[in-house]
Amino acid sequence: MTVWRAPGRINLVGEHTDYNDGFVLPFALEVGCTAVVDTAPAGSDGWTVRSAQQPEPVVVRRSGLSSAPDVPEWSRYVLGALWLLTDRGVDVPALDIVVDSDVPTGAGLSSSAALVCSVARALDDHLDLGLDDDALFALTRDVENDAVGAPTGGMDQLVSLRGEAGHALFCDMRSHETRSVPLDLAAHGLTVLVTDTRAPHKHSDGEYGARRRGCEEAARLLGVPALRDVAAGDLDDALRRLDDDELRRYVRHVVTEDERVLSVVRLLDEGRLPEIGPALTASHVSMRDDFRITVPEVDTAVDALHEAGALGARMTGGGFGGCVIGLLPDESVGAAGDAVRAAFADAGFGEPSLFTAAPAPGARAVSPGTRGN
Ligand code: GAF
Repeated sequence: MTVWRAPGRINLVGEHTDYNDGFVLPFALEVGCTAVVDTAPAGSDGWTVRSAQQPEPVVVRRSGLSSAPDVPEWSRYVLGALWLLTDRGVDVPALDIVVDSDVPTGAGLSSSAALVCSVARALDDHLDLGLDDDALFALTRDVENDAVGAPTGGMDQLVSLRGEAGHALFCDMRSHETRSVPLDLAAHGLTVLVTDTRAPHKHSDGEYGARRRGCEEAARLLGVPALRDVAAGDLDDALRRLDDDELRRYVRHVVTEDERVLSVVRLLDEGRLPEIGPALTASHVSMRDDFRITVPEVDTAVDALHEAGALGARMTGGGFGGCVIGLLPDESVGAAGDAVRAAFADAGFGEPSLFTAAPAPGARAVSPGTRGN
């Protein structure tokens, strides 16, 4: 019986560009989820899902998505793959599935992608489905979009499946072609310090969907398939053609964010990692002022990191809370952490959680008992 493990992620740069067919540059984390799929004991005819983080198992009859029962949301990320495979004509037998995750939930580190991707890899292996990279990605994205109903853009699943240690993953979210780009922090004496602000994710689901609908509406008004198709050189013209100030701000964020991803990829390809800081910071300013998805806690962390010597800092993930990353010289990490904690205390925010992160491998088979690397 094989244990499969898939990681959470941090997005280095490229936020809310994935569902605009644009570019993203995430990396996989060491924290992740393990999944084991086994044939159910003789006599049981359903699907049983157990999570080490949940008090009760979920047991359902075998069925397709059209008759998906009312089950706890966490289990939809697991059962969703079974429902979709059944809808696609796979005769999925009775199974026992066990998952165990060490990705913090609600922190914007893609605990859901880690769960979906570990289960999909384990199912592919156990049922001998022979899914290739593209089919695995499509299945995991469809679970989140169709079985869970979250209108997300696919970046999280792509990097959880394909991430590589020591590298960020440059993803073209139109073609879903990916390329590993070196992100050797240690060689440059740099650290990515992560602040989990623990800010409550108020309205994040509704606001995410509203941003996505706004971007799609702007693309329709501009007569392009997606905002990816607005060239940076045509941005001013595109902005002049839109009456709605909110849509103009969305377009400016997405078009400039795609450019920032491309500029960071160029610098990393040339071995100029210490120079990416300004693009990270510009990304944060764009999310704060144009896309308007930051909250006071993340802005406070970003400001404190800069004052403590960060080369660049930004919120990472979907927004409205979650985590902030700071790119710091190794020797500034301790003081930067103290600065963030002090700024939170001064502002009356709850205590943040701080940890460092480096690029780890994507989904893979691991030895039984593995948690972390
Ligand atoms: C969330 C979504 F799941 C991703 O698809 C992406 O849109 C991200 O927010 C914002 O860049 O993580």
